[in-house]
Amino acid sequence: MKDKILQYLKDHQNDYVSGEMLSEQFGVTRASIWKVMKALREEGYVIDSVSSKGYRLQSSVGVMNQEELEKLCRDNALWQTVYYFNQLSSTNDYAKEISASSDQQAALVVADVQTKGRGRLGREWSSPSKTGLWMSLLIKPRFDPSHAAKLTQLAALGVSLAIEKMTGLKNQIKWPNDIHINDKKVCGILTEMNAELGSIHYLIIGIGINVNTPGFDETLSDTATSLMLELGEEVDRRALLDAVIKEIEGLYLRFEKTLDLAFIQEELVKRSSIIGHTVRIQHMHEIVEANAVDIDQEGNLIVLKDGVPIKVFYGEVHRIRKVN
Ligand code: BTX
Repeated sequence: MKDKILQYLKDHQNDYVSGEMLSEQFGVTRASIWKVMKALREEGYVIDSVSSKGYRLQSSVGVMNQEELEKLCRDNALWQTVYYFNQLSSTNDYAKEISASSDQQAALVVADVQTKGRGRLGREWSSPSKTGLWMSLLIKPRFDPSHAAKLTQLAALGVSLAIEKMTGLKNQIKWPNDIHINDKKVCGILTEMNAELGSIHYLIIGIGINVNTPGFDETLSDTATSLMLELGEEVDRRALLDAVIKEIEGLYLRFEKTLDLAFIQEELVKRSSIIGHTVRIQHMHEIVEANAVDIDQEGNLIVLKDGVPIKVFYGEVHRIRKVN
């Protein structure tokens, strides 16, 4: 019934509709109508009520629920199917379940809160309720698994562009999977894949963005930030979600044609927080200090160690100082 009443309000967005009329129309008591309005307001709908006139839907801006997200994704080129949840253990885990149980080629999973949000190597990803974007993009590409790591770079650039376009906030990509603002982490990306030689069963790009997080506990406050903390005002999570997907989709469709990152290489270097810095990095089984000089067409980090270039495919990078 809630959905039907909401639709009715949307269809009559310019008018007030009285509680009495709604209760007749839907065959329920006035008290039930009042409860529905309360529930809708809790979801974020702004509903004006005037005693002599009734209810009027003023705004649905920022509301995240199945219906609103479906509407948002309807015209997407790839990620049209949406699974929205108030709560999940991890959107990446749910995306894995879908990929096993359906032949869906692409899907978006979003949760308002994650109880077991994950970072790389099983690290915890703090995903508090309704303040962030916790989302996974599931895709079943036909290309070779060796190209998969490039998608983390692609997604990082998509998020970076979306944040900048929506908020004006300058941000940097910390290779390989974070977005930083003023040297603090605002977004992390976890790309996971199930593949065999020559074929990918599924690939999941998990993206966590701290959007309206008002603050962080002492374990994260020195290293983490949110868009709201940097901007000084709230950011519409739904509009950001839309912008992120559209950016990544656009990049992905171009990437599919060549399977290399030449078309974004310059942008990745320009936005990198580590190029031009001496970094500490785990290479093979040793910790190496070297100068980060480039990102190649494959999305690998190129560092110079004693003048010798080393290609780094993946790893933990710590920035030490700017190279003079
Ligand atoms: P990472 O391993 O690079 O970063 C994890 C580290 O980041 C943690 O050990 C902690 O120090 C710090 N951290 C934890 N939570 C936050 C936070 N909210 N903001 C800033 N720093 C934090 C990064 O892994 C990849 C994270 C991907 C998260 C998405 S959310 C949707 C999807 N589902 C899921 O379970 N994971 C992904």
